[in-house]
Amino acid sequence: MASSYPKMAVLGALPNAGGRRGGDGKLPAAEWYDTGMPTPLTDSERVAALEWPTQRVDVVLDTDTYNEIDDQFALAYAARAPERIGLEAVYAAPFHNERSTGPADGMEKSFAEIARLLNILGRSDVPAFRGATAWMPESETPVSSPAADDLVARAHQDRIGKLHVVAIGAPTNVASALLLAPDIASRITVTWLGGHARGHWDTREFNLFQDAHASRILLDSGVPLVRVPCLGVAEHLRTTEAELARYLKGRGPLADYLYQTYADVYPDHFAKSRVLWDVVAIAWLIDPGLTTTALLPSPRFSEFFTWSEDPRRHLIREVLALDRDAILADLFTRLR
Ligand SMILES: [Ca+2]
Repeated sequence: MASSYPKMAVLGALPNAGGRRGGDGKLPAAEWYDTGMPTPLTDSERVAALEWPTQRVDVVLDTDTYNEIDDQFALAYAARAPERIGLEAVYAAPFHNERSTGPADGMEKSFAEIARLLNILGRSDVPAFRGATAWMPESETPVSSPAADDLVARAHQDRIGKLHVVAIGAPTNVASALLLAPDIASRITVTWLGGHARGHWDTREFNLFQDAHASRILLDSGVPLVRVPCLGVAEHLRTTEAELARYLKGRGPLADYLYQTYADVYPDHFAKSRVLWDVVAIAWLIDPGLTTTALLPSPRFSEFFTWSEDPRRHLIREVLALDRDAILADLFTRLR
């Protein structure tokens, strides 16, 4: 039969192709998770953890701060929302694009950028930790780092409510912490900006594809997860140099730093805009009216970086839409 259908060999490599076989050739269990990690929560506990938190939340921010210009806005936004966000620590995430020579260099540059921003923000009370210097080598091998160790230790501390982990880069540090101490999945909630919207033709997105093993951990482990898709959702949070010049420039050291970071991206901003992607992950925690969300089965992604949906999977919360004007009004007000 296979010889009659030569394409079956390719289809057979897709997760759950034919309903039975996983992408790694293993037969998946009937359960939704296939990472070998224990089920951390019941379905009802997970759904409860995914409600919008009405109380101020304890937050750690995992950020590839230097890879672009949006993480800086997100970090500043979190630090300037103290009535909603108790910022406990910031973790430097690895990245590799034209602004770094590899994941280790990207992490180190992010660590330096975090220090610059915390200094401008006057937040010497917030510790910063170096993260992973390499991607996860395979699906169940964590990458140790000061950031992953701090996350494990911090998640084990007694506190009222969950520790909220906001990840706005490749999730190597967070996934590694979950592998090092799987029990923390019942003590944290993760908000992750990664992948594209369901229905988009692929999900080959920077945060997701850089460390696909780590991204799969977030989607498969059952940790309470709020996912902010990039194309199709976060991409609507666009601004321009002209807008920032009018509403941020000259409004204090922080506003000036962020304006200049943005302005330096292009020699000429004529008819150009950019997306403040990562800001959406913070906006979700600040005010439930800034985004529209829904509970949906956690998706899988194939080796070709396409979404695959299975209604039997555990639920995650996903951002479906955002109020661009309301988010930028709140952001600009807090940054100046
Ligand atoms: Ca980022």
